Amino acid sequence: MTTENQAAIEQEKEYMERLAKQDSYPLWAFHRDGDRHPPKAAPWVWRWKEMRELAYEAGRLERIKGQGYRRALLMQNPGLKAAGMATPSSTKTMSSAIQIVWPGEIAEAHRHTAAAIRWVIEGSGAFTVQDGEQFRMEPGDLNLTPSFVWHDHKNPSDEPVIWLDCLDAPMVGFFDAMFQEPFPEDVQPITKPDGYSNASIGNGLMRSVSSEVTGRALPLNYKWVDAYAALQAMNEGSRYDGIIMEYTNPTTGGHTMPTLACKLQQLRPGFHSDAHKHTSSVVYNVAKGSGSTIIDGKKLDWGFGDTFVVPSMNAHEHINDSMSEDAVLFSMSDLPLLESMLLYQEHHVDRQEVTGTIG
Ligand code: GTQ
Ligand code: FE2
Repeated sequence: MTTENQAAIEQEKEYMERLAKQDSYPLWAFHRDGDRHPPKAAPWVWRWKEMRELAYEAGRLERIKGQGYRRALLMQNPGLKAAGMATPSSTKTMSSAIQIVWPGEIAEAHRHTAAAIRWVIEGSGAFTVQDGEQFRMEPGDLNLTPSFVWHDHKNPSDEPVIWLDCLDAPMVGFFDAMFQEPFPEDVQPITKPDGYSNASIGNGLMRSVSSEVTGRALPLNYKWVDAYAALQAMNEGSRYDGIIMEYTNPTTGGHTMPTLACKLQQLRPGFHSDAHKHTSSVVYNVAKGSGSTIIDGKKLDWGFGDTFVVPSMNAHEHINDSMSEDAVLFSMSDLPLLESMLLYQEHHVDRQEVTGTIG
């Protein structure tokens, strides 16, 4: 090494120290530092068998009673544990949890800026109350809790109810826009007749002439029987997803909510999709049947109630190898925000060779 080089290194080092004192860092050194490996969500699965058992145990835990909390088990992506995220998250953008509403119990009323969805897996005796309207929920039903809607849950039946919660909490947290407040009482009063929100938009077919169309997401309820019947009736599908439909916001015709897109897809018997990758991340829950998804070369077998994640830009293809039964996947993604930021990209890739398994 020449003295000239030595002098240059010394000069830069001294300069870097002065920069650091000004809480500053040179971009050229940042590029030169080489590969960084920030924590990334891993393709992952949480098995229904285990999560169901643990949810039942949570239902019997005495200590959490009466603290205003939910008996909800956050599904934390192992790839993100080191990421220091405010909420244990399933993807960088979404958190999801298995929530059990124990017989006779209420989950106290509150509201928050984060939006949520409930997707019922088991049990049909629970209600969620949203801005004064109660929704009875059955397996396969989807209920929306848009941003800042008051909500509490109750289960007056004698059977536990388990649903999947999915929230945009990590996205909201990224913007430091997370804000939550309790309702002054444990439960909110019911001020609207059953079916009010869905009826206010003619079940998606009409609009009120007197009230303004605000585009605001309503706490809508989408029934399994209707959603599944729609898939059954469809004939054209996607080469990547089979028969797939989104739960729309009927007041805008657009995505389910401003931050989240919920979809239901049917893989008919023997269907093997083509592979693609996209910048959106997806959380799936298996509604019906069994099959597998190959994610970046690793095969993930799934069955009823399993929750799994396909992270951003991971190549994936879905397979239903049953020759008699269809498979149905519910999913939630961050697609709406990516689209609005013009960051959504989707690329076709070759079908993958399987080199390992997940879960
Ligand atoms: O049911 O209100 O899984 O506020 C996380 C945060 C559920 C809920 C979660 C919540 C809820
Ligand atoms: Fe909540």
